[in-house]
Amino acid sequence: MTARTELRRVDLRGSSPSTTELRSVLPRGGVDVNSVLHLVTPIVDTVRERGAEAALDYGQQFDGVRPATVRVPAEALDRALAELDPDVRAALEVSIERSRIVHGDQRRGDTVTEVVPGGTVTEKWVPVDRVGLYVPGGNAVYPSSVVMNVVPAQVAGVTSLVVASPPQAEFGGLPHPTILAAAALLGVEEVWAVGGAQSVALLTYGGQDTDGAELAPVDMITGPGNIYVTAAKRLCRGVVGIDSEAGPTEIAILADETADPVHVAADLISQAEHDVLAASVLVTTSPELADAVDAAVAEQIGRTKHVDRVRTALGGDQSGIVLVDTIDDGIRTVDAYAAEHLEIQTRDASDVAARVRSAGAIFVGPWAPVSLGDYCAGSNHVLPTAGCARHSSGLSVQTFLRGIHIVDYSRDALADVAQHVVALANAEDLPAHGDAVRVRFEAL
Ligand code: HSO
Ligand code: ZN
Repeated sequence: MTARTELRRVDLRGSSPSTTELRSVLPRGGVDVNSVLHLVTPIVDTVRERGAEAALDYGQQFDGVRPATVRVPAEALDRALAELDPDVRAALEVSIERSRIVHGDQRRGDTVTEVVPGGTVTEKWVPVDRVGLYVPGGNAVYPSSVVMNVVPAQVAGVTSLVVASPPQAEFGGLPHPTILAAAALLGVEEVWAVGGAQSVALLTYGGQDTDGAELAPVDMITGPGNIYVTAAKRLCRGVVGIDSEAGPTEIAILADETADPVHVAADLISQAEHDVLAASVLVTTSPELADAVDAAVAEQIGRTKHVDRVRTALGGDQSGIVLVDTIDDGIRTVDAYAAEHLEIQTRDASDVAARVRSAGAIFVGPWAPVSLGDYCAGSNHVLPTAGCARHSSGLSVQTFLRGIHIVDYSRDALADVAQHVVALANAEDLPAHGDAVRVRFEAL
C-alpha cells in the first residue's frame, strides 16, 4: 500500500550540483515586494504629509475601524494585562526570562585598540535611541513576536520603544488584547493602534495625535508584516533603519535514517501552519525515511487545525523532499538553501550542525523542534528568510546597537604618520586632505 504523497520530490542522487545549480532546483517560494510598491508609495507620501489623521483614515479603509487616538491609553494596557489568561501569562514570563538570559549574554563591550603609542581607536557600542516594533494583527496574532522584538532592544539599552499594531474592530479599535498584554508585561508603555503601510510611515515620519500629543518619529523599525508592510519598510529604509525583510516562514530538516518520521512530519506541518506560502523542506539521505515521512504527513494532516493552509503550503512549489546521496551532499544542499530554520536530525547531529554555514537558526537533534525556538528556547525567532541567511542574521542585541569609532591621536602619533596621509591624499588628487595634516606642523 502506498501512502498519498503530500510533498513533491527532488531527486539529486547521483548528481553533484554546484551551489548555483542547487539554488535553482531547490524548492523556494517568493513574494514580489516590488509588485506592490506603486500601491504603497502614495500611502507613505500621504502619511508623511498629513500624519496621524491620514494614518487613521487608511486604518478606517483597510481595518474597518478608526480609534479616537493613535496612542493606546495606559488603562487599556493595564486592563489587557489584568485580563490575560494566567497560563498564557506564565508561558510569556518563561519566554521573556529565557530570552533575557540569552540576549543578556550577547551584550558586547567596547574595544579600545592602541594602534601606535599615543594613537587609539575605540569601537563604542551605542544603542539606537528610539525603536518602533511592528506587530501584525489579523490572522497572525503573535504575542511571542512582541517578546522577540522587545527583549533584545531592551537588553541593548534602547530606552524609547513603541509597539505599533493594527486597530481591531472587534476590540473597539484597540490592537489585539494579547498584544497589549505582552507589551505591558515587558514594560512597554507606548503602543500605537495603527497597522499596515501607514503604520510604518507614521513611525518613520511621526506626527501629532488627534488629541494634539506628539507621536515622535523613531530611528529604527523592526518586526514582520505582510507584503504591504514590507514594501513600506523598503520605501522608508534610509530615513529609518530596518531589520531584515521578513518573508513567509521556512523550515528545512536535514535527516538520515535515524530520524523519527513522525517527528519530522510534525515539524514540517508546524511551520506550514503559518501561511499558505510557508516552506517545509526535508533533505534526506534515506528514501525509506522520505516514504515514512510522506505517510506520517498523510496521517497527521487530517488532524491538524489549519488543514487547508497546511495542505496548500506543503503541496506548493516551495515545499518538498530532496533526496541526496550523503550527509556531505545534504550539508551542501542546506547551505545553498540557507533556511530560516534548520533542524538536524541525523546521527552525530552536533557535529553535522557545526559544519553548516548558512541558516537563520539551527536546531540540533531530536529534542529541539523549531516550535521550541518559536517560543521558549531563549533564542530569537525573528530570522532571515528567502535565502537571506547567506548574508544576514536574526534579530539580536547587536541589531539595536551602533558601533562608533572614536579616534584619539597625540601630536607625535599624527606626526609619525603624516607623510603617508599626504601621499594617499595626493594619489587621490585630494591635496586639501593632506594640507589638513600638514598645516598642523608647518605653514602652508
Ligand atoms: N516561526 C515563526 C515565528 C512564530 N511561530 C511565531 C509561532 N509564533 C517565524 O520564525
Ligand atoms: Zn512558528
